[in-house]
Amino acid sequence: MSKKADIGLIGLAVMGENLVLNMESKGYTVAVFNRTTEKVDKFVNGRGANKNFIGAHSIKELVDSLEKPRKVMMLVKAGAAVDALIDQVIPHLEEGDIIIDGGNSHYPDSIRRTEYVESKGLLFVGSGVSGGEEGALTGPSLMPGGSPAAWPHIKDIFQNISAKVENGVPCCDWVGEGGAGHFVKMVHNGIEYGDMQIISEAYHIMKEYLGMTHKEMHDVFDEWNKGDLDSYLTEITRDIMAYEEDGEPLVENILDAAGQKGTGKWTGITALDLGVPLTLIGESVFARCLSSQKAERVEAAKVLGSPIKKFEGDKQAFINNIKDALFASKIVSYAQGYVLMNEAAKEFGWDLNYGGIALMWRGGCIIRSVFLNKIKDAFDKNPALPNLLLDSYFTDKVKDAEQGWRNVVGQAVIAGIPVPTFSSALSYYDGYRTEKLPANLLQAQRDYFGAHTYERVDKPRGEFFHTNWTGRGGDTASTTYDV
Ligand code: NBP
Repeated sequence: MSKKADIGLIGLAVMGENLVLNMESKGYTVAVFNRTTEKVDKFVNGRGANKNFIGAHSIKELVDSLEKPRKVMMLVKAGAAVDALIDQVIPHLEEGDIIIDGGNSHYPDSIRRTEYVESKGLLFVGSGVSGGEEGALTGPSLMPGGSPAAWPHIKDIFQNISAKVENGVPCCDWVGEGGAGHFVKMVHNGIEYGDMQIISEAYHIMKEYLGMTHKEMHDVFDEWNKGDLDSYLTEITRDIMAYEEDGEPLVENILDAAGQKGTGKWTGITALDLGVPLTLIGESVFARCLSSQKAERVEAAKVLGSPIKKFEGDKQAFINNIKDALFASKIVSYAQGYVLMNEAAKEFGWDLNYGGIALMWRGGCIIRSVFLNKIKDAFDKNPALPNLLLDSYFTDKVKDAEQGWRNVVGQAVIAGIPVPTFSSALSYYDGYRTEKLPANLLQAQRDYFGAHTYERVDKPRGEFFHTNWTGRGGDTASTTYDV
């Protein structure tokens, strides 16, 4: 009998094709299937020729070619296709077999699918896969969650094909139950939106306020990439600054209307649902929305526009301030993202390993950076850390950057340059470190117009009071609103 495959994959598009080549290169035999079966033959006779692939022309054929417990991974378009495929695969599987969804699924779908697949006596894994085409081929960041009993069976394959950081540590570990893997992938994407926006604000200030050339900006990003801001996104921004087409920087010929596929929006909506102030990622999503209103902005510029004031003073000192603003904003963004994961863990009963998550993002994915080591260190020191800003390393770094950060936000506001993430991050920082916020007035207003009650500073928490503010209302307090 010919050798059975270690794993089967459905979906030979860009991600699937590259991921199975990665698996095969690590010594695994992989069975492959695609809805349009010509792609199976094309792959097995093309990029997969003379390699350990088994081409299947039906789901039954794919399943029959697998070692038990069978592992069937799907890398197809997220959404209805995943549900349809799960229902097509299930009748061919036996108890203990594993279905893995490696697409960009929304975490509530993965929670539902885990329950559904487990109700059939099978195991389900919803795994975030990050790193795009190249990552899939050479080593992605993998964030698997779902049925914990599946992990021992897929651990070797997943960790072998994932990206590695120092000392060969894999950028893949078990994230948690149900939709935890896809939740963490969603937050990763939200953080990616934030990282891209803060870098874009730095570029905007350098170009429009300081009047820097692309060569100068290239050199600044190159310098920044050697220190605390060493990251994939800083590196590619440096290279983008140097990229020319017909002697002109290509970036200036690209329309300033940003696209988005929805994962940043999901992150923002989830934060609103869970009551987490995820302001930086939220502003990043809104900044993309505003950018996409290009035609309207062109008209508005004619009515409302006025020239951006130019910088006067010590340029190099201000560039250092921009670096401070970028670094401090980045710390705030990750702090907020981790608070979101913490709240979700409480809400959904997940036991998330926060340091492990930082390590999973350390290589292979778009937000990979040296900075993530410090996050891992912070959670290794205190796994129950409520906010990264309270870890001594980050506390010190933000305090060091604070003056420069304030300077950049202040000057950008005066000059008329939008800095939605730099400024919202600073407002969050100021709010978080403020013992007494003006929410006492909010509570008074709520009680005034809606009898929503308030707690008092001179009474224990949990005791609620209502005042008849005008003398015309009654003493009845509203019970239908939460504080
Ligand atoms: P696509 O998202 O473009 O999906 C194409 C694949 O889905 C093809 O194999 C197609 O089969 C299959 N498919 C569709 Br569409 N509907 C199907 C159905 N009802 N039943 C069975 N198969 C169906 O592929 P991709 O860009 O490789 O991405 C795969 C997943 O990975 C997605 O969830 C994506 O969001 C995620 N992801 C992508 C990237 C990236 O950089 N592209 C990065 C990270 C994650 P066909 O050939 O018969 O049409």
